[in-house]
Amino acid sequence: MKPGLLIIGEITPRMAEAFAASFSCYYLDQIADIDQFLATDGLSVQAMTTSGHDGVPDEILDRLTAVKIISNYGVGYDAINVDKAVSKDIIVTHTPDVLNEEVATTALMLLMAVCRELLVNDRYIREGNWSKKGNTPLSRAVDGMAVGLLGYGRIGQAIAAKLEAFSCDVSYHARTERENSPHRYYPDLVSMAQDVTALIVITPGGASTNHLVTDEVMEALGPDGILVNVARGSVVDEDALVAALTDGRLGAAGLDVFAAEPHVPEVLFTMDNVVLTPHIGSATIETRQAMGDLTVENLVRYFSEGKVTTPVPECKHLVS
Ligand code: NAP
Ligand code: 8YV
Repeated sequence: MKPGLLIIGEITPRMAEAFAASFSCYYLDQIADIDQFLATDGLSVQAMTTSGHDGVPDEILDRLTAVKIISNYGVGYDAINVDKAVSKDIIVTHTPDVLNEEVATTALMLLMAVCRELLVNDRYIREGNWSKKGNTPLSRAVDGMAVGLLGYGRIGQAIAAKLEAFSCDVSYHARTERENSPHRYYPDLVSMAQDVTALIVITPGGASTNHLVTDEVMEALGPDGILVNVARGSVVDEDALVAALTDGRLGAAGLDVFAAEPHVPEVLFTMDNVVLTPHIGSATIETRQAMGDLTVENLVRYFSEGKVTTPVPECKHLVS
């Protein structure tokens, strides 16, 4: 008999096909009566899959007592209560590395779109202004810019490598200095923000990084400064960000993630110095295929070999 798998959130047709071959699949968004499911079919569910957007509601984690593994379709797993999972000996896996280049490209895309005022210029033509009003004002160069990275892990270092191609002066802040890094380490985030033009945020979400980007950090970036966030909305104090942009104390922003997705503060819609994307950091066909394959692999390997490929660090002691 195939093990039961509860699927939370959106997956690709390729993932659905692969899951159907190995599991009895239940789609959370197709279950009419959750309570009844949790008390009946749910009791045989041994695996779950979810994403960085959806996570696992605590009630489901508590009531699905046969679950042995949660395979997260994404690298960031702040939406899963990992401490609770570990306390129940549930293994959590994620999809590191296969999305590094895509998310790094998204960060650069946002930085460039902000600096070169891509959306303003595009709209200028579409609204017929070029022929009527002439050229738009000059914009800002990314080449040679001083850029600070908040977070210098797998994706942070991929961003740094791409910024090298633009001869940017790259520095970083994290809790730990990386040995042999070619980039300058700042133990203090505000000091780095004072010295750079753009700050790119690429830490995990969760309690330890909540509101690391404070009003003080944005003041330090200043009226010519640019904030790009491709990490999690929780890492930036969003109210302070809106206030700093409104007052002109922060120059511009490129934002892929928000505090209460899919809600985005509407005042941002009116700002030409802000570029917004709906959490699409890894959202290409190619990268989502690689992430989906790894999400499936972790589950299939667990039930066929008792092993997983990419456990989250908190669960390494649970896997052989
Ligand atoms: P990673 O390899 O674990 O790197 C995380 C980095 O953040 C490390 O440099 C870490 O250094 C630093 N960090 C952690 N806590 C910190 C703190 N309190 N203060 C300062 N720095 C801290 O993770 P990754 O694979 O690069 O992924 C990073 C995150 O990107 C994910 O967790 C996810 O939230 C986000 N993400 C977003 C998208 C998107 O679609 N927008 C896509 C993929 C990932 P130290 O431990 O030394 O502090
Ligand atoms: C995805 C992400 O949006 O990997 C992450 O942490 O935030 C993104 O890649 C998501 O997890 C895909 O469902």
